[in-house]
Amino acid sequence: MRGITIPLLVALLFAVCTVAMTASPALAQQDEQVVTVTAKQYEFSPQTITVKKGTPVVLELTSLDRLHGFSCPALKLRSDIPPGKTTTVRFVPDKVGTFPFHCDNFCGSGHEHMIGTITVTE
Ligand SMILES: [Cu+2]
Repeated sequence: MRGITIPLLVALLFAVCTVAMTASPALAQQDEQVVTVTAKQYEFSPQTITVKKGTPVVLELTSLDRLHGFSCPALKLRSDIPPGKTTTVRFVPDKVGTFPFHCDNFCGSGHEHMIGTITVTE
């Protein structure tokens, strides 16, 4: 009797641990909202980013041509966007509202039109 129950118990414990270990990273990823943003002379795409207060956000920024910048002062976000690589910006929105962002690396004559907004909803 004993010889059967103990290995069974060990196997069960192992199964529970395996499920717990594999489940947690998956849950962490589900929690994040990944937003892909491309920059080129002279626009961001998308120009409106909608996120949820309290939900972690991952911005994956790429430039299609030259060096741009991503700056959202109200949310204290800022990053260079060099071409040819993906730049990641992570944040957790802690206030509701509409916050403007813009390119802050001079990229040519239409640079001042490189703007957009981050809308944080409840
Ligand atoms: Cu620019």
